[in-house]
Amino acid sequence: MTTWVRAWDEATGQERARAVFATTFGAAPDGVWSAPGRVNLIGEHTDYNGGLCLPVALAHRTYAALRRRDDDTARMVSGAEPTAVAERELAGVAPGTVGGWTAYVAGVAWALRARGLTVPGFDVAIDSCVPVGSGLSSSAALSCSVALALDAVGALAQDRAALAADCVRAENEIAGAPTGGMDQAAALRTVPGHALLLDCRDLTVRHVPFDPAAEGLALLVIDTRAEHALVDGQYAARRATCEEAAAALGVDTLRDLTDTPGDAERALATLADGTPEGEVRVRRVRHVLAEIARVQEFVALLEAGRLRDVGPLLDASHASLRDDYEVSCRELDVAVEAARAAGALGARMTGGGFGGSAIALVEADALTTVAAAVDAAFTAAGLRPPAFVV
Ligand code: GAF
Repeated sequence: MTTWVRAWDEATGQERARAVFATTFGAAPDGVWSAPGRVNLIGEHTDYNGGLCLPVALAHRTYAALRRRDDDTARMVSGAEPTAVAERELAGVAPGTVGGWTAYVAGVAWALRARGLTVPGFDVAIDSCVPVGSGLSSSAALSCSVALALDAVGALAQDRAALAADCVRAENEIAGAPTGGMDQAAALRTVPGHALLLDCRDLTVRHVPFDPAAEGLALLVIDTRAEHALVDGQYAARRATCEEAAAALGVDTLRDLTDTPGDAERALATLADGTPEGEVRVRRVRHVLAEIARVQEFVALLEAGRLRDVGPLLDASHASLRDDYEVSCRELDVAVEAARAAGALGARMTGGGFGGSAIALVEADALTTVAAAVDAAFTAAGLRPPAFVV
């Protein structure tokens, strides 16, 4: 039996967060704000290289019921553990002082204040249907829902690009996860029916029509349930390798190597210095440069109304992440291969990797068949069953 993780509708999400708030704080919140999780269609590990990525928002959202206070205290509770109320003085929040999920809440207040904005103390109750630890950006959904709430109750009138940047700072500096900006942009800057083409060099966006149902297709998300964490060393190590390579090549970011034809080839030849470390650097950089080009091809296909033709790009992205960037894992490979064998037009891991989720583009009427085939492949491989999201 396959397990499907359904999204709450807006009214349910709001009601749940309000209920946790009322039970915990004995009053009504000033309001409820929400932000979605995401899946990235293509453009993986490109954001911190100034590259391109193409996330879409999930229907799954995190809801923050929040009420401003007249002092400097933040009280935070989550529907996942409603009896544990965390309390902080906001003035004491600094890198290294807050742990766990509350770092993504207090961190946003800290980042807003670091820009000179006046942020009041607050009580907040969080509830969410974004799967946690599944590479579907539950952390950004959390921080972004809080950013929207604080923006409203503090009458800060910040635009969404600025709020996204604050959430990135909160995640990098307070939660200690050295992530790029894709997830926060996806949570705050997507519009319905469209993927978000994010240019991470200047943080400009373009909304690209994406409507699989209109083409008789569906995007199946396979949560492998393999443990995934961005605060562990592997993600940081990939980022550091890219930054070292860019410095060695004399460019600000690897993206700069895609501006002039021939630069990419010359850069790879320079990095290939005959050492094992040089060989690793070549593979990492090769992934980033090829992945940026794949985003451009993917967008061109979408804009030409050719969603059915993107399968090979999904497959190539997965191979590159698995072989050159080395961020896949057995569960992700099993998911991708089983989906393809069951008829998916293309499939790849999505998000940071080392566990988390994969996506498969499938015929809408084959959705349950493909999910059942992936489920069976996990059982045959001795893996615990995955969960599915549409
Ligand atoms: C994670 C990070 F949070 C993103 O910034 C991005 O780097 C992604 O991994 C890989 O593309 O989701």
